[in-house]
Amino acid sequence: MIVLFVDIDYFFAQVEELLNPSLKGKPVAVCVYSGRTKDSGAIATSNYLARRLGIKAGMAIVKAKEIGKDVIFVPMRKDLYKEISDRVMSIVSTYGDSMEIASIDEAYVDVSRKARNLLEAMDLAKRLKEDILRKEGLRVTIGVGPNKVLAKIVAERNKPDGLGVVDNVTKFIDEIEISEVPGVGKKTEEILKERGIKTLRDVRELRIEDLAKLVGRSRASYLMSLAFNTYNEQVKPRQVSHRGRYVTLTENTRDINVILPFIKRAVDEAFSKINGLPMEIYVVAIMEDLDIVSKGKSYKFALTREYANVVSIELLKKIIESDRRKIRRIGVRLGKISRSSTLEDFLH
Ligand code: TTP
Ligand code: CA
Repeated sequence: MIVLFVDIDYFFAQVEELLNPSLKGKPVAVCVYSGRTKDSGAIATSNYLARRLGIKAGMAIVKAKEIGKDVIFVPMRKDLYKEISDRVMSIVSTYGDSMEIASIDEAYVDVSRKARNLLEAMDLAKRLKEDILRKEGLRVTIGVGPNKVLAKIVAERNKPDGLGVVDNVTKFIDEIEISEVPGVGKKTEEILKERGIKTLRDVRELRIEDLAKLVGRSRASYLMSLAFNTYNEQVKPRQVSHRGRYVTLTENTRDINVILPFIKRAVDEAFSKINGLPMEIYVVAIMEDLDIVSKGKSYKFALTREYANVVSIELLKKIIESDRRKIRRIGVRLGKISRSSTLEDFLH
C-alpha cells in the first residue's frame, strides 16, 4: 500500500492570509468568540509567526492579546473554510483511487495503483502540492508512507509546506516516539514513559499481554501492529447512506428560472448536512400529481458544493425536457459520500 496524507498548513489562518494579502508577513490568530464578553473565547489556530510568539490553538483570546500586542486577531469564518476545504479535497480525490477525509484540513489518499514505488508517489505528491497551490493558493504538507499512520507521522515532521517520505520503513518505525503516534493520548504516553517505553522499538521488545495490561487490549494491538509493521487499515471512503434535502416550490411550475433558487438551496442545505463530499448526485422532482421523477450522475471524484450546484441545474433541465408535468417539490440527494473517519476507529 502507498498512502499520501495531505494536511493544509495552519489552515484557517492561511485562508485569512490568502483573502487579505495585507496580513502576509504578520502574526495572525483566528478567534472563536464565545460572545459572552467582548474578548471571551479561544484561538482556533494561528499562523507560524504568531505561534513563534506562543499563540496557539486553544489559548484564551484574552491571554493571547496580552502576549501578542502586534498580532492581528480575526474572527473565524467557518463556512468559508468549509467551502475552500471542499475544493481542496476535490483536487486531492483525483490523485488516488480512494480518499478518506479525516478532518476539515486532512485527508488520506490511496495511490497504490497510481504509483508503482515511493519515487513515483513522491512525484505524485509534488504535483498535488503544486496543483493545490496553483488552483487554490494554499500550501499543504504531504506525507508519503506504506500505511496511513506512517504517512501522517512523516507529514507531521515536515510541516509546514513540506513533503516527507518514509523510505527506510524499519528504521523509521524504530525511531517513532509514542508521543508521535496518532490516537495515543497523553495518559498512555505517560504510563509507557514511566516504564521506559519511549519508542516503537521499545514496544517491540514487550509481550502483547504485558502491554495490554498497561494500556488496554485495543491500544496494545494498535501499537504492536505499528511496531511490527503489520498495521494495514485501508483508506476508507466510507459510503454513508444517501443524504438529501427537499424543498416545496411556492407554486407548481416548469419554469426553470423559478426553480433555480430552490434547487440551489436544496444543494447547499444537503451539503451542510454531510461530513464529507459526495461522488454521486440526484435531482428528484415531485410532480404536481405527486409522482416522482429523478435523474442522477456518478463521478470518479468527489464533488464540491459549487460543482454540485452546476450539475444539479443540468439534471433539472433534463427532468423538465423529459416530462411535461409541473413540478411541486424539488430535492437533491447526495450519494457515495466519503466521510471522515479517525484512527480511533481502530481502537474500537
Ligand atoms: P490543525 O491541523 O491541528 O492545525 P493547523 O492546520 O491550524 O496547523 P498545522 O497543520 O500547520 O499545524 O487544525 C486544523 C484546523 O482546525 C485549524 O486551522 C483550525 C481548526 N482548529 C480549531 O478550530 N480548534 C483547535 O483547537 C484546533 C487544534 C484546530
Ligand atoms: Ca493542518
